[in-house]
Amino acid sequence: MNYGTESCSCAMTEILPGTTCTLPSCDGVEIDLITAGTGSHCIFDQTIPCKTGDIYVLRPQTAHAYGCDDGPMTVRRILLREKDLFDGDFSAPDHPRFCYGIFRDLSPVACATLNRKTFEEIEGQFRALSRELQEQKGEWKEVVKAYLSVLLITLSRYTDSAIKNPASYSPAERDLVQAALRTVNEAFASPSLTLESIARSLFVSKAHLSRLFKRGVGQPFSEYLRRVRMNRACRLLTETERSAEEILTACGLRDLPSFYRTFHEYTGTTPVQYRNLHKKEKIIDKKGEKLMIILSEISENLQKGKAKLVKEMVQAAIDEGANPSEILNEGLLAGMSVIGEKFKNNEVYVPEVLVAARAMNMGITVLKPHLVASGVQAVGKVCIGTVQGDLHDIGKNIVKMMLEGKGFEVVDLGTDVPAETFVQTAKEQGCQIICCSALLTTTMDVMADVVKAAEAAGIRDQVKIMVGGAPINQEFCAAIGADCYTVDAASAADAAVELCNQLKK
Ligand code: B12
Repeated sequence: MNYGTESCSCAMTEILPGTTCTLPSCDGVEIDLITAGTGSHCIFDQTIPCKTGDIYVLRPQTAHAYGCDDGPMTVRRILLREKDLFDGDFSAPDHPRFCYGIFRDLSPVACATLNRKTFEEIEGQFRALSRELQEQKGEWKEVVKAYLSVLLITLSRYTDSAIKNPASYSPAERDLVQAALRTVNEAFASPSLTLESIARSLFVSKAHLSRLFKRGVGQPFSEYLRRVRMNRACRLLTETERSAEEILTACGLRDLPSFYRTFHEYTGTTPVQYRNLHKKEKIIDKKGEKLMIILSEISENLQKGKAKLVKEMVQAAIDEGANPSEILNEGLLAGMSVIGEKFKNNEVYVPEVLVAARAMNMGITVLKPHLVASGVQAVGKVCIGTVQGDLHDIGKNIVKMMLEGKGFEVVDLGTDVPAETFVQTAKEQGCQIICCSALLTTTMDVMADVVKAAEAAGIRDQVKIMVGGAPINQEFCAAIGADCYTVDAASAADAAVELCNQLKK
């Protein structure tokens, strides 16, 4: 058996063949994304087939479990606890939980079946959300709420509640089970908690509640209570140094022998063995921690313009197994954006920015071979440059790298490039795409000149024009008649592939 935890967290849960993974219900929102395998998802008393690409959003306290057919099934999930994220009365109509808009007809669960493209889109948002949750930097709650809203709004476009709407309960019955579940999750630490005490507080008979509970949750009340207590014990064992006596009290158990017996039945190990087994995870956490320190040092040293150190630290992050785009975004670009902000506020001046930019470029030199996937077939030819009057080239260089990573042959025209040079190069060298970068509002208009020059040269229908840089947006792109704008380098490279394919048709 493979059990989840109850915290506000994001975890990958891998379910092995023939087993059932019972995920504890959460007092907030739970979002489950199946990233590999097939199996079934039991929500209340309904069993629904599920497969890679299915995403579920579950209302608080929705009892559910996964089982798999053959081969492992991987469920990645995010648990957002009500009290961690949302303040105020959660029954109020303007409470975030009620703003999700993806639950229909009071259904406790919304499900979407995603195709590859939508899967990638949702997975990206899912990752961003879990990263924020794990890192909890600065205004993390606000950022998490923002990401959550974006994820749920996007998801609502794909949600198909018709497939998965467990409706065999009357609303009153469902409320009763939910209330019982809530009581268990709130009061499991009390040894006197029983089905009878809950039934009494809900003004129903014990037998009625027992039947409803078993039908809804898929297991008897006593088993569910034991599971909640044992999940808590597992968490305390791995996340704290508390003794067995302290843990049994926190889990509502009466004495040590019953704690040891129940724990062994539940996990197949003793509490000590369980704690030791999870030491490995602690090492992984430490590794993650080390990486975080390296990334923040990259950012700090970049701000100080310590190019040599930045170079070394980027190499150290690579050796530590960091993802190259993580190093770029969380280390180098994070540092550059602090410098940018200070520059704007006159806290630092051109020389400081220049040395930071040099450190950034040194870091990128180390990163480049790792960002650029090897052995990719050339998909087309691009010429790229920063427009006339503009000397900013960091963003342009990153876009260039990403394009090379997608297999493009890239002609780099450098900075301060006149409109005619872009067009002439495209014509002479047979480029399918012209990429223009601009960082100054005063130089944006050169991009319009590039479009006009391409028309004048008679190549407008053979070449796609992409524009980007901090002051550029979609509106501007459309207004000057360019073909594509993207906000960052990674999406620029994806869009370039798409544009090339359009030209080939
Ligand atoms: C570094 C920097 C410099 C360095 C440049 C070094 C270099 N080699 O590039 C130096 C010190 C030389 C410099 C000089 C100046 N700078 Co300056 N600079 C910056 C700074 C701090 C960072 C820019 C940067 O590199 N960002 C990081 C990169 C990765 O981001 P990016 O370029 O936006 O690129 C990303 C996307 O936009 C996209 N993208 C980029 N290009 C393209 C192209 C395509 C086709 C696509 C699809 C996508 C795409 O992908 C990239 C990666 O994801 C910004 C402030 C800021 N926060 O942006 C000011 C900033 C751009 N600079 C500014 C100014 C005013 C100047 C100067 C005029 C200052 C002066 N008084 O002399 C001079 C101008 C020199 C000139 N003629 O160009 C202003 C511009 C204001 C405006 N709205 O016009 C800014 C915004 C600072 C500010 N707030 O005042 N600067």
